[in-house]
Amino acid sequence: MATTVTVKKPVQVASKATRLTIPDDLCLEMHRRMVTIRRFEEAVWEVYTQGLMRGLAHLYIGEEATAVGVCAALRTDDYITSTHRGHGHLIAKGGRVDRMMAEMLGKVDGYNRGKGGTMHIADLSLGILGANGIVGGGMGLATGAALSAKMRGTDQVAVCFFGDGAANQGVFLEAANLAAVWKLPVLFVCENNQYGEYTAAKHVTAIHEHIAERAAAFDIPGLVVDGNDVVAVYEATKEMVDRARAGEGPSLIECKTYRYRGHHVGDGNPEKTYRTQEETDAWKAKDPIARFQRRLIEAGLATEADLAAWDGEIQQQIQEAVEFAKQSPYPPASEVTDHVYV
Ligand SMILES: Cc1ncc(C[n+]2csc(CCOP(=O)(O)OP(=O)(O)O)c2C)c(N)n1
Ligand SMILES: [Mg+2]
Repeated sequence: MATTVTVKKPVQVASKATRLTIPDDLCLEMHRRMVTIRRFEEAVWEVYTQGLMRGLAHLYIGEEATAVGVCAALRTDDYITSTHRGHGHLIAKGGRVDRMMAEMLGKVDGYNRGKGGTMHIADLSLGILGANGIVGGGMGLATGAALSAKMRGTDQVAVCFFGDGAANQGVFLEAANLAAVWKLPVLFVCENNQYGEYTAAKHVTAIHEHIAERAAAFDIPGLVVDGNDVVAVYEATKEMVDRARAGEGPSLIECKTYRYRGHHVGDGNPEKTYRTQEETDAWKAKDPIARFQRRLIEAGLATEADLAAWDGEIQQQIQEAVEFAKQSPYPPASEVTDHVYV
C-alpha cells in the first residue's frame, strides 16, 4: 500500500522585534547601502536613456533590502554569486560604484576593463565571484566555493542569490542535493520577485506559494522572509550563516520582494502588459527603504533632516561615479583579444 509523505513546511520568519535590536552602526550602514543601490540604479537608467550604455541592464530597484540584509550578515572573505540583476548584490558586498559605472559604459577603469558589462562584474578581493548572465549559473559556483572552503578548513560561507525563475533550473537540484549530502556552508537565497521576465511565477512554478518548501526535499532548513524588511532578512541570514559556519550545512532562504521597474531597461511599461498597477502600488506601499527609514526615525537613529543630507551625499557620490565613468577611456583596440576567450 502506498504511504503519503508529509512535507515539512518552511519556517516563516518575521523581524523579531519592532525595536531595532541590531547595532546602531550596522543599521545606518545597511540604510546607506540600500540608498546607494537605489541611486545607482536610477543613474544606470539615466545613462542608458542618454545612449551612453550598450546592451541592457536589469535594475534592482525595490529589492534593496534583500541584498543588503543578506550581505550585512557576511564577512568580507565570505563568497557571493550574483545574477543578471546583480548591481544590488555587488554594492551590498562592498563593490565600488565608480568602477561599476565605468564597466556599464564599457570603459577601461571598469571592473572588467569594460569588456564584461553589467552582467559579469566580479571582485575576488570582496568575495564577489561574479554576476552571471546564465540564469541559475551561480548555483554550482557557490556550491563549489563552499566545498572549497570546507576542504581548506576555513569557516567561510558562500551565498547564492537566484530568482524565482532560476529556481526551476535543473542545476538547483544538483547543487542543493550535493550541498545537503556534504553539509556544505552555502546559503541558497531565492529572491522571489514574483516574475521571471514577463511571466508570473504562479504560471510556471508547480509549488509557487513558497519556493522555500523545496528545502524539505533536501532535509535542509527552508525559511520564508519578508524580503522588503532588511532587519528580518539580516536576522534570518545571520542565523543560517552561524549554522553553516558551525558545520551544520546549507539552507534555503526565500525573500519575498518585487522589482518596481521592468525586467530590464527595455521593458518600459509592465503595468500595461503583464502585471497590474494595483499590484505594483501595493508593493510600493511596502517600500524597503521608506519602511526602514521610519524605523530609524522611531528608534532615534535619524531625523528627516539626516535622511535628506545622507541622500544628498549619496547622490553626489553617484554623480561622481558617472563622471569618472564618462571620463575613463575605452580599452585600446590592441587588447581586444586579451582577457576574453577567443
Ligand atoms: C539559462 C538561461 N535561460 C534563459 C535566460 C533568459 N533570461 C534572462 S533573465 C530571465 C528570467 C529570470 O527570472 P528570475 O530568475 O526570477 O530573476 P529576475 O529577473 O526576476 O530577477 C530569463 C529567462 C538566461 N539568461 N539564461
Ligand atoms: Mg524573478
